[in-house]
Amino acid sequence: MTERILITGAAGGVGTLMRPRLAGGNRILRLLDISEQPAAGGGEQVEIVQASVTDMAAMEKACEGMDAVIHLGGHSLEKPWPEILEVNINGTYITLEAARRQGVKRVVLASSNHAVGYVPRADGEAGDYQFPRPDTNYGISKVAMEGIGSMYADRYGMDVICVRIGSCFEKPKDTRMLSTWLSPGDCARLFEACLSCPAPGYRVVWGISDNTRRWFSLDEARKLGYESQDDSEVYAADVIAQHGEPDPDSYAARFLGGAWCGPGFDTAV
Ligand code: 15L
Repeated sequence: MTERILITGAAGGVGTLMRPRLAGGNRILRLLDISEQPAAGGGEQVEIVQASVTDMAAMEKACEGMDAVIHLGGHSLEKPWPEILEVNINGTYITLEAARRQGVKRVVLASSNHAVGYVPRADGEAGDYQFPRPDTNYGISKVAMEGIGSMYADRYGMDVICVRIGSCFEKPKDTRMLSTWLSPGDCARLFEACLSCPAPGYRVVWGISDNTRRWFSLDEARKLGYESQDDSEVYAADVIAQHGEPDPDSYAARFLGGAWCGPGFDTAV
């Protein structure tokens, strides 16, 4: 049977990495973004939709006939409060409500380490379901995302999995990312586990590769069936040669959210 998956924010950083990795087989990907996207390549089973996650009518239409939604849409960096409120928080509400109205049973939400950014590294490995300590407006929007998802799971019986993504890029870009890296291949494996796990209900899992230097639990992600195949350690010598060992007094060394906890990310000033 053909499986139909809607991906919001499909033209963003993570979405672009996922398009070739999640496509294929008996699956049709409906790729939604406010930006233009490359047309379907030869044999690629994708549908392109240009729309905003804040447009309820467009989102209801986009959710029609879908088996699941992977919600990556929204700002991926810190922004002033009004933009975060509209695009990230309202956009997540609209995505879940549109999915509910269209009878979509499963939604995977791209949460972030910044939902718990102010957790001190000194506390040791960050557990699954770590209590929120957002570091920015963006981090608050991820806490809101987890809350909205929780209500839709409890009230409407939807399966909602919040993935607290570390740093999903082709390679770790700095020393902190040796701990927070989620390889694109592992991200796709984790999303596959989120899509296929029988009756997960509501979950909050870390989206991290099995890095030698990781700061986060993989227990709950593994319960979904995720098996990481990557470790940032293969890049460690190069990254450290380029950026040096982390200063123990830096935000990057002291908090899960790294530099996002510092003054450079204060939108009030
Ligand atoms: C995030 O949530 C951001 O979207 C991404 O741009 C990275 O900065 C990442 O966190 C991180 O903490 O490295």
